[in-house]
Amino acid sequence: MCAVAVDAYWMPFTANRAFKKEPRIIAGAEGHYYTAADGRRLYDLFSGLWTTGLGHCHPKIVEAVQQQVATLDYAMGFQASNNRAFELAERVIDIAPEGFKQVFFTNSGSESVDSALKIALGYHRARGEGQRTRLIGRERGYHGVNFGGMSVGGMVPNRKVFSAALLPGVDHIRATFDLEHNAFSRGQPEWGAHLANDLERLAMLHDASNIAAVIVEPVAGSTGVLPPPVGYLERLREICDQHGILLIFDEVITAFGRLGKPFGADYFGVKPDIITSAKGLTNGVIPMGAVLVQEHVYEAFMHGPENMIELFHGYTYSGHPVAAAAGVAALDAYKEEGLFEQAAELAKPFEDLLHSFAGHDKVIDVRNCGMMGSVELASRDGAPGARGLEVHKRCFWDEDLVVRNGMDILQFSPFLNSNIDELEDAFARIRRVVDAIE
Ligand code: PXG
Ligand code: PLP
Repeated sequence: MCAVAVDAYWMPFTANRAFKKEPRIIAGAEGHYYTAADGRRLYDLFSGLWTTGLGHCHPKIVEAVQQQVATLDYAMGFQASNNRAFELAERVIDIAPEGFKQVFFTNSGSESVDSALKIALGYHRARGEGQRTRLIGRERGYHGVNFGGMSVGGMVPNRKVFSAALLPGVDHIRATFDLEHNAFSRGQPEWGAHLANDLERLAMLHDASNIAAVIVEPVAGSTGVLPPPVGYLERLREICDQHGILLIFDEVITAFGRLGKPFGADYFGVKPDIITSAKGLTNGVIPMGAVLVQEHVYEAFMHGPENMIELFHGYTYSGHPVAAAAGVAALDAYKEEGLFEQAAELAKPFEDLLHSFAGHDKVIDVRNCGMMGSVELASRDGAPGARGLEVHKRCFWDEDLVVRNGMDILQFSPFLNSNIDELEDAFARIRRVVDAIE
């Protein structure tokens, strides 16, 4: 079943011991399918890990990477650079919301988040407001696993062990999750805009002049897909404007078409000051992230002697030429294939498939926005997560499907160019599994 030794690799976010008794190994991929190590073709309902909206091994990206790696494999990125990085930055700005003029490159979503938080602190200091140091996140938020992102994040298991080392001066507003008011909402729930006023309360408590930034995912993804209530993001923007607080949208999942628009900011019509992204930037092919900033953020740094470094921050691999080549090819493909438009058209049929689970006796909520969706299962008594894990495993072994489970929440991130027949078939098979499990 699995030809390689599995002991040496300490897997991320994985129950290592259980996994290694029954390894689920992917050996290849093409289009909408993986090939498992035992040769079976598996339909991927998660586009990699929210990464691969175009499908796997897209020929254009494969070719661009092959060419680039044979032409310029790496170039120093500090006080020197490569053309691909500049080209990709221009291309990202071309599709960014109006006002965004610069891009800082990283290697992941976690790095994008920590970079954005540092940029926010530097921005206020550069403008003579160095006392603005407090950062605000949201309960149930996921902003990656580095110290900054973990601190503003709100996923309890990700914080628990590291509690003593979380950044000081961080507060959280409440999550928008509320089964009583919002269960089975289609798209954005009507109830909950007032929860944004938590930010106003914190601005009163600390005095707004001490607050640097608030960071939220436009649609909380990792925690199980929580679309923002109608009016909620608008209210956050209003409070930030009133108090000089920077608004950061963490769009690691929502950027590059997941909601049928280039960015979540476009979809919701609310413009943050800073956007973090990763995943879809290169279609997941080569690791890369990007922080987009509005012009006023960049300009705040561009003072003092011209030969001085303005931001003491960067990664060895910022603007990596091979990653940037993958990014340019991905953006080409998005445009040429009308991928964002395809996603926008698929959103409604996808919503209908998800909500066909409403009323099922094992289902307590269904949530969706664009091409993000979740089906929340009732947990078994005393065994939270067990039912969802069983669905994940049965799908993998018996139904040839890759379905993501997080604590009994089945999560879906279908390809942005999904074939509707394949999607319908996949959901019929999931239905069979959910019906059958204990
Ligand atoms: N911010 C957001 C909003 C994310 O969704 C990150 C930051 C961190 O990105 P990196 O590239 O450092 O992992 C993410 C990543 C899941 C799942 O199952 C989601 C993510 C990662 C792994 C699993 O929902 N999101
Ligand atoms: N640790 C050491 C010892 C280093 O020399 C470097 C980079 O030069 C880093 C960490 C940071 O690595 P990266 O730039 O890939 O994030």
